[in-house]
Amino acid sequence: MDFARYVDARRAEIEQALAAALPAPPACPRVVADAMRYSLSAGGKRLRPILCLASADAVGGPRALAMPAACAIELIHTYSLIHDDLPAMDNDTMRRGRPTLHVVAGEAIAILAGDGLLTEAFRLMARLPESADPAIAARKLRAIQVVAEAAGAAGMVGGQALDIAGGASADDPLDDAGGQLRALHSRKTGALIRAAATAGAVMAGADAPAVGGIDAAAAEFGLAFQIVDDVLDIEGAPATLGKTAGKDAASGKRTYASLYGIEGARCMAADCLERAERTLRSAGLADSALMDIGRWIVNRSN
Ligand code: GRG
Repeated sequence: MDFARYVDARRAEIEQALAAALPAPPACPRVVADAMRYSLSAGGKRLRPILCLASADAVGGPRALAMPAACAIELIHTYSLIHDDLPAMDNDTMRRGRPTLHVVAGEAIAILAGDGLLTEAFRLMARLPESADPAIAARKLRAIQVVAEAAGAAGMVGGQALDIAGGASADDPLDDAGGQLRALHSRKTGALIRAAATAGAVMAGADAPAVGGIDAAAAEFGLAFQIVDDVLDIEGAPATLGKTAGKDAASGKRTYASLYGIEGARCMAADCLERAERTLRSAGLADSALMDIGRWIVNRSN
């Protein structure tokens, strides 16, 4: 199957699973159910859940076992976007081509919808896949830990806090600007991308070398993703991006593009891809959709 068809097929499965993932009235008050769905159904590339499923495919495990983790990660990603767009954080009014949730529902409901999505993600992973097999229960527990570490204070939350505090951590005193930027983004953006791939491999029952290879390659994908995001913030059109462009320059933020120039940043992203390919090849996993996802990350326009 060619990659475009692979992505379309996985995305359709993910949309169907996401539609069933969240509680609805009367179990959950309509005000928060509608708010969560507003942001979740606004589109988005579904890159992380597709990566999670591709990881399961790459190690030859049943993709269906990875679907709850794939959806959970998209719920967490959506919560992070809602909270990032709040006035107290990035204060943005457009996301995924729609007005941000706090613009249409108010700040309090946007905060609660984010809280709901984060919590529902872990409920989903604890609940599904349903199985009496202790081996599946052990995989679920491990995947929950992988995702929690990536989303939590040592991962995405920590990265966001560092970003808000100005970029560098006093406990992690890297004196070069490139090292600081990498440390920040490996938490803020990279951790969840990495966890998507790793959780997919874990749920599919991969052995330790395969999980390690996928984890290392996905760390490169995460770095490439952020580098390209910085370039698109300069070069991308808001209509294609579905969000405000040019925010990094306007806020004077240090980015890969400001530090290395657009060409330098693009070369760095290509280097990430090469390292990921070498890692996957030595783990015997390069002939999978994973490398195509890496190329998609680097060549994307939104
Ligand atoms: C609020 C705890 C907390 C964390 C926020 C992810 C994040 C941390 C902030 C988002 C800021 C941002 C735009 C970062 C750049 C990388 C990024 C996450 C872009 C959006 O991801 P895509 O392109 O979005 O995968 P779609 O909409 O396609 O899912």
